[in-house]
Amino acid sequence: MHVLALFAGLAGVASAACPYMTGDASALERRDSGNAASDTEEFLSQFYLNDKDAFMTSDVGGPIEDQNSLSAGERGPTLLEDFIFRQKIQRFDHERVPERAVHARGAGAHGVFTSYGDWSNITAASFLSAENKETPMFVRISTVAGSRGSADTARDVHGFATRFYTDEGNFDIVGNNIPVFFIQDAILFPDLIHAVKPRGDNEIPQAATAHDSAWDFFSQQPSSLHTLMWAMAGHGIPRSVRHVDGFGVHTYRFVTDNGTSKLVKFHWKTLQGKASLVWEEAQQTAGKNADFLRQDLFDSIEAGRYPEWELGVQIMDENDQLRFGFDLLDPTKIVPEELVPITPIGKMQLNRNPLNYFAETEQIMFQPGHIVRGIDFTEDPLLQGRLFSYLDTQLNRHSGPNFEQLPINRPRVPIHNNNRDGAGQMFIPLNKDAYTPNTENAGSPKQANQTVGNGFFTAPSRSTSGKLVRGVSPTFADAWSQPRLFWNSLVPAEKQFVVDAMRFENSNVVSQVVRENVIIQLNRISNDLAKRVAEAIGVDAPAPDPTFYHDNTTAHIGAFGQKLLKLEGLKVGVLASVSNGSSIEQGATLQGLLSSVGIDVVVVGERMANGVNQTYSASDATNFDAVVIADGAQGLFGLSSEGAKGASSLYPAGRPLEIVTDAFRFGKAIGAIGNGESVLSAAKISSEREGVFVAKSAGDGFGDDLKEGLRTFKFLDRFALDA
Ligand code: HDE
Repeated sequence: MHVLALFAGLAGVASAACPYMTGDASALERRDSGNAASDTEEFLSQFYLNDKDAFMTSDVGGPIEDQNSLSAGERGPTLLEDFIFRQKIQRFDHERVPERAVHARGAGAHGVFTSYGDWSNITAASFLSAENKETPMFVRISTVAGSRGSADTARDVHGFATRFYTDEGNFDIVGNNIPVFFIQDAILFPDLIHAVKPRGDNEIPQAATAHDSAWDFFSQQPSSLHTLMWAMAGHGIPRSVRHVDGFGVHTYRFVTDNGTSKLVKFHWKTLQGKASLVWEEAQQTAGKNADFLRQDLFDSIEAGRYPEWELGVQIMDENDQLRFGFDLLDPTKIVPEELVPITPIGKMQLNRNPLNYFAETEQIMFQPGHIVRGIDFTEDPLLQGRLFSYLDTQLNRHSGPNFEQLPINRPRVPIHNNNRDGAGQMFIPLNKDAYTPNTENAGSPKQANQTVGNGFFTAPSRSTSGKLVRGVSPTFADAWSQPRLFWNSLVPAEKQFVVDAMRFENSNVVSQVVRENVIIQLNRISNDLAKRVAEAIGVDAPAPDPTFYHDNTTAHIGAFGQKLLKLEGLKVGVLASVSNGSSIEQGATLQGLLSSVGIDVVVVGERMANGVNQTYSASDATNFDAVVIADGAQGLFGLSSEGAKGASSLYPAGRPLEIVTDAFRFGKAIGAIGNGESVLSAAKISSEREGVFVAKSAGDGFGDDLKEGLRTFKFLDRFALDA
């Protein structure tokens, strides 16, 4: 059945305008509509430890010296009584906590959320109750499979975990940069992760799915195909975390004060625009700079280039659950934007780096169960399982139940309850009667609910009944129509990237049975896709298996082919020569032309010198989003020298030319100034090609060309398509 054929008829179900914007006055009255919570730094600063102009102390405060241990004579044994030695070494021995079981590698930042309006007629959530209301945030963006020290540019789904410190408690949307997930039932999560993580015997490969167990699982578990398609496309290897969208994945509920509920899907749309690497570029980057993504985020924020995302919701009625031909409780499905447009409700800006990685980014503990009044769960079985897992895993990571008291986890509102004691209790509870109901403490802490005390409440419309079953709902059965929708919606170059990725991954799969199973599944998505992958991995080309084939497409799916919205933090490498001063000056001129839009120019020379930012020894095409050959540097490329010395042993032979040829084949904008153009023919690059800009001097026109080239970001005609 072509369930997606329904889509065309349903387009326009919800209006793109904002029908939910006005709120009721009583809801407004009871809330503070000011920017009450934009005090994140002030709140955290009470925990800052500053060692400036201070003597060293032990952990209990007495001044000490700790450079030598106490021994019995200069050549004698260390004494057990040396409390300074014991404490220093013990603290070192216990510095690590277990890394996250998944999403171990990540980068975080503080920010602020600003509501676009008063949304109280769709949700009672206080942080959405007034226009311009601000709420402090912390965000952590991660890869999934790799361990804490793995390379940032491994191909993977990326975690997009967001925490709102609202004035009614913490709310987390613990999402990903891909809108769907591999499995439908949380009970399969250990199987998925065991299959994707390194082998049990030799712990190989690190941070990669290019191995037998991963593809064995994917091909036996077709629910994984949709997410897999997204991960194999550009979404698995973003240019930076600033250039990814985020998704809540599950359907949630918005609930108003009077208990009316709607189903919602959360979307974080990047306001930088989407940009991705290509695979070989990502691999090369992994070797050259394993910190590529975290560095980009950190540097951007340090430079005051604050990345922003718009939060939007697709809003659906409670009785829409099965309306679109799939089940809204199924986390392997998107709701195409043609069916239900996204209503933008606010904006997030990341504007402050953590001051201490461990205390903030490592210790933040997100949970889908961090929920506030006005938002509610759905019966999505993946979400239901996550509600247990995230709470449970924190005990393993922090050896006790008081992790919510850590500064980065603390809500910005007071805590009152009867939970007590446990390792690391940080409060001194004054209420000696930790039970409810009580008369001893005049009934406090009192119970809050829908009508009293602004309490959290479950959407009144929710109900459930039925026989107990261990099985998947038949409404979750179609695993192939949406992967096909994804495939149909890609531009040809990105289809090629998906094919190439599958060829790469499955070339690393040893088992012929697994490779054949992969092709069976791909063939249910598309015969074209299956045949192209099969040809490379030694499997016979299959005949079409058309049960789920259709020609529908949807917008906003790909990671390529849309112009960037901002150019901030992109890097242009200017290939110059120290022995030709004018070539270095062209770098400074370009910086002048490009800095107004936040582009950084990196002048590359044979050695560090005045005006040179980096050497050829430490540069390659992966360092830059565009490359310019300066006039006067052409001698370095083995061409006739005009003031520049020829090749030098200060860097690997051929490196300057390699930067140009790699930049070209990675799809980047290339510029050549004056005689620098001669390098293009040495690199076999026609100046007629798209994204290749030639100019007599580094003037305004050239600067504009480069900006336009960077906006395009990847010139897709550079990538050969299968015939
Ligand atoms: Fe997670 N996931 N997950 N996950 N997940 C964790 O929680 C889990 C799933 C996601 O930056 C763990 O605190 C189960 C979907 C992010 O700190 C763990 C299931 C989505 C992060 C866990 C899922 C995610 C995690 C590991 C199947 C997108 C990193 C450490 C039901 C909507 C958060 C931790 C951060 C982390 C379990 C599926 C996103 C083990 C059981 C679907 C972004 O609890």
